[in-house]
Amino acid sequence: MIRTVSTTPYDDQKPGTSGLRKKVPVFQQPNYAENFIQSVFDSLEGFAGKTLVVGGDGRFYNREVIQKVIAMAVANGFGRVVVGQGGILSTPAASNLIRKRKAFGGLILSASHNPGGPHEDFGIKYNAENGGPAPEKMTDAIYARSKTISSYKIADVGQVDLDRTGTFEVGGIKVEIVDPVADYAALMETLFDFDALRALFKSGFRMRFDAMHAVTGPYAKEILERRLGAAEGTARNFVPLEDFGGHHPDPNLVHAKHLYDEMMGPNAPDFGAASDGDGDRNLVIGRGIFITPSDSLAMLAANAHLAPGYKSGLKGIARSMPTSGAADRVAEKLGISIYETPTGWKFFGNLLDAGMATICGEESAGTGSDHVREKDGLWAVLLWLNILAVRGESAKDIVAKHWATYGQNYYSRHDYEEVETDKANALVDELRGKLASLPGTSVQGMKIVSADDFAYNDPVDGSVSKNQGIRVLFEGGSRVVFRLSGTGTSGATLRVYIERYEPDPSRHGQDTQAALADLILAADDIAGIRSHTGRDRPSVIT
Ligand code: VG1
Ligand code: CO
Repeated sequence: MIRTVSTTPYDDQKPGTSGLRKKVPVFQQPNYAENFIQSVFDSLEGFAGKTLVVGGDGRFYNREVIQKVIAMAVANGFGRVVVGQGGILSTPAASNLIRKRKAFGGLILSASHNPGGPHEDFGIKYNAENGGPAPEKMTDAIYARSKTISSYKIADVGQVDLDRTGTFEVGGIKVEIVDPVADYAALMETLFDFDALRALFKSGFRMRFDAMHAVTGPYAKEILERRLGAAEGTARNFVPLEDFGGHHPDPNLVHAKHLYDEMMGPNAPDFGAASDGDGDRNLVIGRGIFITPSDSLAMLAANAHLAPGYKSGLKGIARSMPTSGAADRVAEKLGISIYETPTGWKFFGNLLDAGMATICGEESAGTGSDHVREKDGLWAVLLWLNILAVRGESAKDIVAKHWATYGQNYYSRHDYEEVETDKANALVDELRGKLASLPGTSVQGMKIVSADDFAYNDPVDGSVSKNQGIRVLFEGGSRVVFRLSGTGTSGATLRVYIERYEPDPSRHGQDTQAALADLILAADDIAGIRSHTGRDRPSVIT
């Protein structure tokens, strides 16, 4: 039986950088999830009889919301719902399933790198038929709808067994429970030289992959250990837990410090990696060398042709604006275009669909390619492994040679988390107000050549996205960028991105914070971070 339930709008259902993210108790308010799901459906047209993909990163409340999605998909007229077994689908695997099944779209339930549990974070995001995150005009429409919604439709279908694979009749439509790993692993086999990777592991190459008790555990076990023959124990923390074992499933130098320590230690494996809650991020660390995500993007792009899936070269590279310019130098050398987009994977979709870019990346540990329409943690790890196998060199040597060829972009991000929202807004407002007067002035002995608020003109559909981050550029190419996070769930997070380009090989490989010290001081001089926030140091440095 299909019921139409009356409801009243919530005023806070505006999707951020990557979908709607809130604390679990917010999602547990009466009709909260239902309102948002119905607002998504109401913003779409023509899905009657079509397929919807749904899955999540396994965090607390995942299963409950999947049941709601199935019941509402039945009531709203979808013809089929494809669900990852146990409610599990990594973000890139969901993107792949949407594409492979020619689905109308999908709902991905995740708050990514944010912690999980009854009092932590949950999230819902809609991905369109290209497998990519809904573009801004769609998320704007969803938000607008959420403010006027007065009812939603739901079918009484009882609890669907999410753990048994197969196709079942539910409320007159088909619900298909699929192995979350199979199609994804098959896709990886088409892109990378699995024989070469098997030979690499057979030769004694040792690796550590930390799934951080999040969604990539089953993927890493299957691909690295079972298919590629990496030693058992290569994947660590591989059982997805509803609360990620109480940790932040955020693969950075703070939350994956144990991995960093191991990779810098005396008995370090050859290669270390970690992924986040929903499997779209990657952290890569060679023995004795941390590779910044911005550098990793550049190095993957420079070497991608060594993997079968990219042997004919790249069409272009795209990076988010705050990501370092390391990839730009690779694009220049390859004679291909580089695109600079706002933060968030949704801005890469058009470039990938139009065949203008093959590889994309963000400084926040996100890299991916046109194989799906999301960033993809394990993909990046496998591409690194393929490059290591073909070049037969250590990651450390590859990094040193890359810097010697292209120069080094020293890069760091300083996050000030849970700042009071009005204080963070005051900082940004003041900064915006003085942008025009900055060029020509000097801070910490460095001359500012330009300062602006980044706006993006999408070259494919002509849409314009304004206020995407404040950037201050110094003579010589150094820069600092300021923006507020769009994924947090309490207060505001100020992100400060700091970058210096160093062409001279004799000055490569220094301590990053030391190499950026004057720019870090300059950032505070320019934005008054301490005075506005009352903080004397960042909460997280990556
Ligand atoms: C952050 C990152 C951004 C990334 C986004 C989603 O956004 O900076 O690069 O695309 O998270 O990643 P923000 O607005 O907080 O800076 V994930 O792994 O949460 O899907
Ligand atoms: Co993520």
